[in-house]
Amino acid sequence: MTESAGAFRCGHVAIIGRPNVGKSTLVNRLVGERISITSKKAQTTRHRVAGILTTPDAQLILVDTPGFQTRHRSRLNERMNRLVTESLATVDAVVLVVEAGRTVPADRAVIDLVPRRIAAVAALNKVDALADKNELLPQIAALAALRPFAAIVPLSAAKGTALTSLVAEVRALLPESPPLYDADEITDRDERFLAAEFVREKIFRLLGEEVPYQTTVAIEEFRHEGDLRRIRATIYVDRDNQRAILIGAGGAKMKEIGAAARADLERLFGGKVFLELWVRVRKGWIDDDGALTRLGYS
Ligand SMILES: Nc1nc2c(ncn2[C@@H]2O[C@H](COP(=O)(O)OP(=O)(O)OP(=O)(O)O)[C@@H](O)[C@H]2O)c(=O)[nH]1
Ligand SMILES: [Mg+2]
Repeated sequence: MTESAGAFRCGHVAIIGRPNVGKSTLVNRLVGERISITSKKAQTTRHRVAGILTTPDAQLILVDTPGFQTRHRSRLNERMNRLVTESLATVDAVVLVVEAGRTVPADRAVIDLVPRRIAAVAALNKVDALADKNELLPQIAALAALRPFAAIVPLSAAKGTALTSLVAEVRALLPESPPLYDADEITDRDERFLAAEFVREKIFRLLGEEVPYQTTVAIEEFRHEGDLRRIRATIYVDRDNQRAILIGAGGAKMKEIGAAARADLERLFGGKVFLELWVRVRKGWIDDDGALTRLGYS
């Protein structure tokens, strides 16, 4: 039988790139829901999380990954980098995300990670923020010289520009296959994981440069009581002073984090959420392999 353009295609697609280029924003935009956390800070994503996009003729399982770091400072960073390389071993295609107008050495390090046998599309993200669109052509030429990309697509994940072109280019790289997930599924992760991540997102968004990087979130209890989800989470920090910053004067910061996370979770789960947050100090967790594994890092 000859291959027909209308055949259903399905496969795993790794979304990779250096930190902060907009990988998670892109996944969310494609899926149409916020399932992967995002922030202005680099290294927001620490886990592999898939967003699922189902169209009439394809299912793209978009595997969001941590930003690849050319220099790691902790055992956690090492694990994050390992996740990126491991993700590449099991996907059908890759979307390499770089910033439009700017290819830096850290981008080239990511390109070098992708085995030549895996087809890759380059997404030049944040075109909306590029003042001079003339910079795109030389960047496209330079990228094409680094490896044979199946396509190079300038786009904006934040504004939703050119995403249909990206989907069409990626779809063409996937094998003919029936869908692996139901059409209404949007992620491979459970509510427990998402709850921990959204608390962590608020910490990344609402606190300064130091504390978020020394913080992790563990769900202690997740109970359904009718339509209500009762969630108890512990936020771990490295030091006492970070605990104080996180709680804030009179508990104000903690309240703000809790309210923002709860609002997102209620929207995502479509039901009421009762969220109880505790803060504990666990010194050195970020460099302790046993603690990292217990805290849910693969
Ligand atoms: N102007 C503009 N900003 C964007 C766009 N896409 C993402 N951003 C911003 O870039 C920042 C980083 O976005 P993320 O999606 O968290 O980036 P990431 O690559 O997943 O980052 P890590 O997980 O830390 O590696 C956020 O402040 C986003 O709002 C875009 O198309 N245009
Ligand atoms: Mg991310």
